[in-house]
Amino acid sequence: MRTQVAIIGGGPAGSLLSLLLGQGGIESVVLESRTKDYVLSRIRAGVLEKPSTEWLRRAGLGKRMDEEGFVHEGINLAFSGRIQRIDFSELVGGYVMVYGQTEIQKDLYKALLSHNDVLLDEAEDVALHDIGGSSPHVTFRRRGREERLDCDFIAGCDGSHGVSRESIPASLRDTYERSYPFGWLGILSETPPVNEELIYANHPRGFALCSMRNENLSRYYIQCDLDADIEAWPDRRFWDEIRRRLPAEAAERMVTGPSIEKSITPLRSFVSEPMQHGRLFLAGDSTHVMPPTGAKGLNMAISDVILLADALTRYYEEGSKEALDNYSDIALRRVWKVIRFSWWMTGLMHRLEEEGDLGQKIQEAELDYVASSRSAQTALAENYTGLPLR
Ligand code: RFL
Ligand code: PHB
Repeated sequence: MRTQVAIIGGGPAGSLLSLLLGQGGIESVVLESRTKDYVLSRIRAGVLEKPSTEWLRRAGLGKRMDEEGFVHEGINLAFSGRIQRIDFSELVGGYVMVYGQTEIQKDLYKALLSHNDVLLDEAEDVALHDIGGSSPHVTFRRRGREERLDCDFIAGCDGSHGVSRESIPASLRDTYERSYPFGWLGILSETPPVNEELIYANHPRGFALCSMRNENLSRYYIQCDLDADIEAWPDRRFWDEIRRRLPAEAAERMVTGPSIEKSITPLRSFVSEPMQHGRLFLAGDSTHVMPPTGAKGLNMAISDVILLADALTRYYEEGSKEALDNYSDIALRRVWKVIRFSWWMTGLMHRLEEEGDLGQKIQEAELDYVASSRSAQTALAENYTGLPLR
């Protein structure tokens, strides 16, 4: 088998890249280790930055997003028993779109499969070869057969546990990592959201987040111990705990119900750089991971792919390798700004045991400052609604 770009991983990064390349007349094959159904059923991100919505629209993926998604022109910060709204529209003319990753993945697969079937799922033992040389190729096993895919370039879009990143010699990579000593316990419930917009809550008992997917589907998270046992968190305990962490006005109107999904996510910041080596280019979670506090992971996967698709298109259309050579440097500037923002928001909103009550008081003072300062709110709004690509 031969293609122009072999894409490892069929999550949002890999499938969007394949779609954009196809629209520019560039052939690609996506190798995904899971089944299509599995990828389509994963429940993950829920918030798109304004630039992400614009790029998705340009890729022809805007129709259902605009019909079924919810534009939010602000978020709410809860602390010290009160709630401060950050008005994106007024501060920076921005917004975010509440539209689940599960839905985006459906739209992506539908668009991909209606063009040509370049998505090979259940590809096992994917291995990258000769990425530093002139004949890169990928080997894998599918339906019991050993396969080989020759290509010009490989795009590593295989998430944080994939094989692409590790194919770059360790001596040529720098990694930066911080694992937080807590996680998020999240539930999905078929209940109306407690608020029209998201509420991020700082509380001495720990962080809480009220999010949503639609008018009758709520997504809630609470900060939990890393070793928390999900069995020890029956729904009633979850609802009691989240209500204790919210200001009374929100807690009192919260509608509770049975959870239809419950999971624990650890929080970490991770960057492996550079994002390219020879003919391999990395995008999305395969090369950086951030704590979910700023809702950035999916958005970063999208912005990496916009840059990479543009660089590959220039190579094939103009014969220029310049944009490809600069891909990592350009992408990393945005990556590090977003890693910083997620780190800042995580540190501001979570109970940090090692900082004790002093840390709690300082967080409350910083939140009070944000609430009183237009410049601080503008900085938050700019980062939350999405920084420019370059
Ligand atoms: P993905 O989505 O992990 O996709 C990688 C794909 O590669 C496949 N794969 C392989 N395929 C072939 N061979 C191998 N060896 C392979 N190894 C892996 C996998 O099966 C998978 O299909 O990475 P991608 O495309 O870079 O997309 C990244 C996003 O999925 C991720 O950043 C977000 O989900 C993070 N995230 C959030 N991001 C946001 O922007 N906003 C949010 O509100 C938000 N909330 C979240 C989140 C992530 C969460 N979890 C569970 C990690 C909330 C949660 C709870
Ligand atoms: C979500 O709805 O899953 C969500 C929203 C905001 C975040 C993280 C996750 O910061």
